[in-house]
Amino acid sequence: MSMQPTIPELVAKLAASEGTARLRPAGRLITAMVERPNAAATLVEALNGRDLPRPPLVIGFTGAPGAGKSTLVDAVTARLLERRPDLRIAILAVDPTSPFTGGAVLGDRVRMMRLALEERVFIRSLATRGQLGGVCEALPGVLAVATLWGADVALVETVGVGQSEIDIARHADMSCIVMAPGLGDGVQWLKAGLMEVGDAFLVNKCDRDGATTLHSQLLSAVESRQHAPRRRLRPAPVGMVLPQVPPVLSVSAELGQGLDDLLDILPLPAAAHH
Ligand SMILES: Nc1nc2c(ncn2[C@@H]2O[C@H](COP(=O)(O)OP(=O)(O)OP(=O)(O)O)[C@@H](O)[C@H]2O)c(=O)[nH]1
Ligand SMILES: [Mg+2]
Repeated sequence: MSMQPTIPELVAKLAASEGTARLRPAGRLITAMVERPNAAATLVEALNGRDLPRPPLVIGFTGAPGAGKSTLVDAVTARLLERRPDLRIAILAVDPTSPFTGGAVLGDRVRMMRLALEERVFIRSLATRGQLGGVCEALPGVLAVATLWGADVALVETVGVGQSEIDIARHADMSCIVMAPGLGDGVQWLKAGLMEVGDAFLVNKCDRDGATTLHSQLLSAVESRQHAPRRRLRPAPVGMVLPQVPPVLSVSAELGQGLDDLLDILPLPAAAHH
């Protein structure tokens, strides 16, 4: 016998809550989106006739295990909160629970605890138990919940090693491919399909040896890329410029270097949605 609140009940709870009290119903709705069958359709029905906020700008951070995606999302969020006090940010981390990442989930949690105390930030990891296809299917519903919570920007972290993860990248308005020196096989790895979904390429850990070389390798790979138009599941955000050659930026999430340049290329909403 399940005593779980229904999706319409959770929607009502979220609508009636304020501040940090909104995190719990939003979190439970996301769990429902990932775990319950037909949850997205039920949500759409529950929202019928309601005035909905505009959906957030969705920025994907996809890259090799250990490239520093979580550290970067954390750093970008902190910088964004400073620069744009009006914005609310949802952080959605897709945990593949794979042999690649071992204890990284806990690491992420510890690191993000600081942000979790912030009323303008909603953090969720979406466990996949190896079923990335499922999370991929659930993502539109999850993003709808982020919209309801009031997110202006959603930062989605995924490990980019397989087709499903590349598919997740396609749900983003903008996909940042994160690389770092010292992970082996740098640019070769991009040929796995990530090249075509990248709107920007980030060399993280620019404080480390090999970053300059990786940057130039990436730059020539990007410049010689047959520029295939992105397949979009969502309309491009207003004012988003998609340059013929996507930018390559060197950053250090750890030292906070290059973050302002990165923020400058994000097509952030001119004003908060709420
Ligand atoms: N030197 C240096 N280390 C960094 C930087 N960014 C992240 N790291 C370190 O790289 C390691 C991996 O960072 P994470 O942020 O967990 O990487 P990730 O890509 O999220 O890893 P997974 O989620 O496991 O794929 C950690 O030890 C970080 O402290 C950076 O800019 N410079
Ligand atoms: Mg991570």
